Amino acid sequence: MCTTCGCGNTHHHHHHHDDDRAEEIRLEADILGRNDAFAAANREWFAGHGVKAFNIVSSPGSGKTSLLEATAEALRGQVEMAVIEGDQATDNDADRIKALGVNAVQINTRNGCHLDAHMVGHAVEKLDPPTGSLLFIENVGNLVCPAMFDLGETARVVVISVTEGDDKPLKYPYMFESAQICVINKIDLLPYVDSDIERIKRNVLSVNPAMRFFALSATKGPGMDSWLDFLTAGAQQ
Ligand SMILES: Nc1nc2c(ncn2[C@@H]2O[C@H](COP(=O)(O)OP(=O)(O)O)[C@@H](O)[C@H]2O)c(=O)[nH]1
Ligand SMILES: [Mg+2]
Repeated sequence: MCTTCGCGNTHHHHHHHDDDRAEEIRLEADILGRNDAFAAANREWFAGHGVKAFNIVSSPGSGKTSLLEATAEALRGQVEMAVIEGDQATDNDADRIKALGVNAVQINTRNGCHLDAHMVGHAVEKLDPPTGSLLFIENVGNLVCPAMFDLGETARVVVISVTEGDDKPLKYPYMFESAQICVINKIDLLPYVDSDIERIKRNVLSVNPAMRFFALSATKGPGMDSWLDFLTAGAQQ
């Protein structure tokens, strides 16, 4: 996608002053506008290649990589999958996925707090996921910035673990509004925390009444079956 983005060429750096709020807003609109164009190109590529792409978002440590590890193990030999990993630093998560024999690419955003559609486009070029496969994009752990950046995904999956506090959907509503699927993870820890699946769901539904839920434990197994059924529904072979 270098052909369309021109990222090999000189980048233009915009300068702005803190007191110039109008300029800031213009730049933000500019950045999001450009992101949306790359997102549209990604979406078209996914549709054209019959690839289902999931943008996995959550706060750090809720179990995104663990969910992908468990998914990779369960789907081995059934459905082809690939993973794009986003973190500020390290290749840890891509290494965890590759250790399971799954094709993965790591993106390091350095001081960036989210993946954008341009980065994802290049990672897709590298991975070249086959027709009929599932592509998981693990976003940078953070319930704020990734909400604003469409990656061209087929669906956005927000993971919340039962140890995070049931009020997080109310505190970070934009992320929960922007997702279609909510995985409630670490249900094996329910006996040890003051948390309640029904209360989490109620809070999520108050910001997004159309949300679809999967409650599971990525590391211990309960609830994984419905998640896997959802992923493989409609997948060829
Ligand atoms: N008890 C329990 N621990 C989990 C579960 N899922 C993930 N963890 C643990 O939570 C920590 C963070 O998990 P990780 O997958 O790295 O989270 P990420 O930052 O969202 O990718 C690790 O120590 C995992 O072993 C779960 O379902 N149950
Ligand atoms: Mg991770």
